[in-house]
Amino acid sequence: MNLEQRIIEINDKVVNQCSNKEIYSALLKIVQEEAEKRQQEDGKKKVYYISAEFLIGKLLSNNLINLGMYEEVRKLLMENGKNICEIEEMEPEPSLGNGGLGRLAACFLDSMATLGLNGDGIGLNYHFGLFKQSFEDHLQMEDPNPWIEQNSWLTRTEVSYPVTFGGLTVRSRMYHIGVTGYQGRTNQLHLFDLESIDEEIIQDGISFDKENIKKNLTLFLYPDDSDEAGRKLRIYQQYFMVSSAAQYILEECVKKGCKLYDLPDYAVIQINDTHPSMVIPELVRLLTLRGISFEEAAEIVSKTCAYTNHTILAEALEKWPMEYLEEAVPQLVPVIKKLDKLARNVHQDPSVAIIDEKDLVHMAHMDIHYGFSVNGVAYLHTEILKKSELKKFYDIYPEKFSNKTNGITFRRWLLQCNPLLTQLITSRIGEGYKKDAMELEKLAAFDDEATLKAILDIKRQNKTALKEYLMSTQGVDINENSIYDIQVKRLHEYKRQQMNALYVIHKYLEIKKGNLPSTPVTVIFGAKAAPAYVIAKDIIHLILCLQELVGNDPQVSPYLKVVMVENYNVSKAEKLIPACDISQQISLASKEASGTGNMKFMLNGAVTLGTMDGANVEIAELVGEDNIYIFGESSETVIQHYEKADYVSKEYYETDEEIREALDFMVGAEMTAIGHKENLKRLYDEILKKDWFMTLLDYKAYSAARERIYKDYEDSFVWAKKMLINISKAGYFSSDRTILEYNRDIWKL
Ligand code: OAK
Repeated sequence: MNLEQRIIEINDKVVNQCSNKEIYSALLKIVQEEAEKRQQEDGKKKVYYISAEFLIGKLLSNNLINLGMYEEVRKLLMENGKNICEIEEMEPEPSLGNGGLGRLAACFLDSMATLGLNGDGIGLNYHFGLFKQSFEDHLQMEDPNPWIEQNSWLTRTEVSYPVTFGGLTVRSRMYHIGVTGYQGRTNQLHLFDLESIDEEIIQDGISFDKENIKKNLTLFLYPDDSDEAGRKLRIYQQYFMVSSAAQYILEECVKKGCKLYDLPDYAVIQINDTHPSMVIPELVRLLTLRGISFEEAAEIVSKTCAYTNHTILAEALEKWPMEYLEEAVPQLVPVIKKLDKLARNVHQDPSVAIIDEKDLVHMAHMDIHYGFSVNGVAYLHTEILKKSELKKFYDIYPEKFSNKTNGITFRRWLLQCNPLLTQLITSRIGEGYKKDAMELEKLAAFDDEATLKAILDIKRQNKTALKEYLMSTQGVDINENSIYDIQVKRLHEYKRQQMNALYVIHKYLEIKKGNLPSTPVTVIFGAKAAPAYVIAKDIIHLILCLQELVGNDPQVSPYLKVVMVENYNVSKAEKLIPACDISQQISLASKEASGTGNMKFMLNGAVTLGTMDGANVEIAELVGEDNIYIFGESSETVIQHYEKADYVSKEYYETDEEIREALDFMVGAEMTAIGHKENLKRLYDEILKKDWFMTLLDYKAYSAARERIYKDYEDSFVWAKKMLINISKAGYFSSDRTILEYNRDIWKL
């Protein structure tokens, strides 16, 4: 049966009579059937990538591309008067993650399947992903974000396990989502769910009874930990995930003939930051229940588990009060205490202990003592781990540490989101780069007029497409001939969206004075703030006020525009990134572990304006200083400021007029007429009196670099050359390369 006949059979009508939703559902079914044919149960050893987040995004187009069916489907739909883009709109986005860590996990699954590796993901089946964001009265509103429909990518399995909490036993149920690689095999993403979930307990917005574990456990992507109930729920979720995972892994390995002593020959468990760390004591517990001694169990687990660190931000390093663990997972407490004691017998220094003097359990410490590998996610990040954050551990276990610079899947972040650029690249260097991304380097030789013109033309078309998209979705009108200057990522003070906003104020004031930019600028933001993160929400408020101020000023709006994209998510990223001219990667040096948005922008021909932080360092090295705009203090200087506690933001305010003007404007009459004085003043005070992430330290260098990049944009051929070099050097950031390194050094499948 051909594709058309299959759609007709499923819907019992001809294609042009089907609704978009019916076509979507039929394609979903067909893709699942095709994907199943590529399942393989081979190889003794498997990697289990356990993560609390898998930010997979929509799956239809990605699957069609990887299965080699996209063109056939597109043509068939076109012949029937349908547009594949409209079919894509039918799919709800599974937002089962917050940001970088979750998206990375999704890119890794794609690469594992593409490279033919035996590797599955294990996580939780949240019924509601990260909240849906909207704006009201210049403030962020949060609503539930459902994604599971009658016809969804989830397949229910017969696999189910008991999970016991203090005084309560529940049952988990495993679901799968097939993950098919590009011309590759199909692996599985296993998502555990709780059958007794009750969506009725959601009150207004995204609040719910956090204590009703039996009804709420997998209802929402893990909640923020601003209150005790939220923190405890997080422990319940984490244990539910890892206990189910551990039972599944042991069962699967035993079925393959594994004697439990040989577990490391059958399984390697990659722990994605510390959310899944309780898998270590849980496995030890399960092994001892099966008759293995504690010491031997600890040894087996230590040879099976590997840990990835994704942040050095103090507040994100999980330390659970023993008291919470006693309440939620009492059976793990003696195990953790014994693991702590074993480690203390060897290493007397109390600062490397698992349980500290305040009875807090340091999850990362447990991972490092009882895992065989510890890795950071970019060169600089790993160096900081080794030299400062985890120095004591590095001194004990130097052989465990390695760097694995992050990557992105080119299938989604080039082939799928930028078909025009994909076509151009293929016309110049062939198809080889789709499997071996380093072949993109060949593109650098094409610095001829025709190619540069084509690159500029594609950017223009993508910019027009974004203009139309923003008009139809948010009713905002942007100038397609302006510079698209974009910062999209989670809202956090260390990422310094506030610094970008301060520059916007400065530019606004300059235009008011008659200093007009040669080319108009559109500054685009997209970001969700954690619901309990007050200052982050104030920064969103500031941006929304600026959007209105600038938009309503006839003197300024022809030259400057501010747009805050509503509900930034993976699908929106796929529209924004191909249209971007300038990629803002302006975190305070030492704070962004890697960043992966920076890689996606580069691959799509945007030029980076950034600090020497995370993977920006490696981007700078690859493209060379003419093709990136670097500014700001180094990570060494920043770390010294923290050590000496000698940074005083007010000094910058007092000595610099540009800073003073911009900051004062934030709380002046024009702004408070639009926004809320309370929010604006709180942010103003934060920057002036605290500024923990040193916005003002780098502001002047930032402003100067931004002027320089705008000026250089004026010469379009020189600019196009920078685009070309950025694209051609992006091959290194393919997640295929990252996964090959994980496999070579850690997994050894
Ligand atoms: C989230 C929660 C806890 C710990 C870390 C995170 C997280 O999202 N970290 C991010 O991971 C990305 C993937 O490695 C990095 O690119 C980001 O820099 C990092 O902030």
